[in-house]
Amino acid sequence: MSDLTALEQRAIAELHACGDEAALRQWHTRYFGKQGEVALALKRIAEVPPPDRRSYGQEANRIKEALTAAYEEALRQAKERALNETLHADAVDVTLPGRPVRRGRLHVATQTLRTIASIFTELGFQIYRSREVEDDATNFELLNMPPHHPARDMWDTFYTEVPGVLLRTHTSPGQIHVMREFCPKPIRVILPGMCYRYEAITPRSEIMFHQVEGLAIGRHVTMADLKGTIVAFARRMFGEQRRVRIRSSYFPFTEPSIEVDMDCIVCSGKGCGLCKRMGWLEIMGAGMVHPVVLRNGGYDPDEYSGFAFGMGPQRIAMLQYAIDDIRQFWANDLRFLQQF
Ligand code: FA5
Repeated sequence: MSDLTALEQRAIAELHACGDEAALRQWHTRYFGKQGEVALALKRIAEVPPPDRRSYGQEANRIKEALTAAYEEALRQAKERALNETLHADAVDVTLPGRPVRRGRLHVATQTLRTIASIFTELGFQIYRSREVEDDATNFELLNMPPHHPARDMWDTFYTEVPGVLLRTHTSPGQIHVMREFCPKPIRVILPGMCYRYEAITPRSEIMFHQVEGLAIGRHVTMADLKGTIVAFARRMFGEQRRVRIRSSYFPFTEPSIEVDMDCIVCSGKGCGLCKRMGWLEIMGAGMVHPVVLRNGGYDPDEYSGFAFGMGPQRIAMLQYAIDDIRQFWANDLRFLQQF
């Protein structure tokens, strides 16, 4: 038997003895590496005496190709075997029931905001999103509160490091943005969003809370429109029997200004703990848009008029669900949140 035939038979026998991919790769290095036996057999062609060189060379190349083909086939089979073993060992039982996904729910503040928004959209109001980071001019000055205006004290806020840039204390600066965007068209929008105040946290006051602002501008908008809108809202939100009371008040950006109460939802006006024996609960501040503010928004107050209101949905949710502490809203306590 020639050396080449012996080499081929040994290589095939060792190839068949390889149990896995790693063993096959070692085999490949042994025969086909730089110093591998097949490589050396090919190098030897040059040393064979000329009469035998041609037949030796042909045989060496045939063996090289046969071993390469045998190696590739063995490698393919080893990979297939490994895959089948893994599939078998890590089998997934697709008939097992899945792990239940716990359903979340909307936060009570979001639920209340959405109810308010759906009532006002039914009444023909659009929703306008306005920024939470404001400048001093829009939060105060353009709303008729120049520097040193005493009303600024009760609307103190958090300031950024950029001079004049602050977190808005109310949604009212959105009035300026919406007026400047739509002037001279008529406007009917609500502006929901988060507000921030630098004030003591109490059971009724947080340093961050939602407000929903309302704004209507047109040629003949009157206090009667404001009253009709508020009564329609209160009845849809709290029940058809609700009575609404208007008290005069003061806001620098409305004239005249009012505060709106409705009869207590617990005692219907007789007087109880919730309404502090008054029979009435405050739901919002409102009024006719001040001529200065109309002008700052681009509207001529001799031609246009408008009403605006602002309410706190957290306080409204507190009334609806008899929540006694506003701090619960952001306390992230599931025992509280899961009740809604
Ligand atoms: C204002 O913020 C006016 N911008 C409202 C307004 C708009 C009047 C348009 C006229 C025309 P006031 O500070 O009262 O007003 O706040 C309005 C509502 O926000 C309150 O009735 C209350 O529901 C809510 N609110 C105010 N401060 C807090 C607070 N610290 N925590 C929770 N809710 C608050």
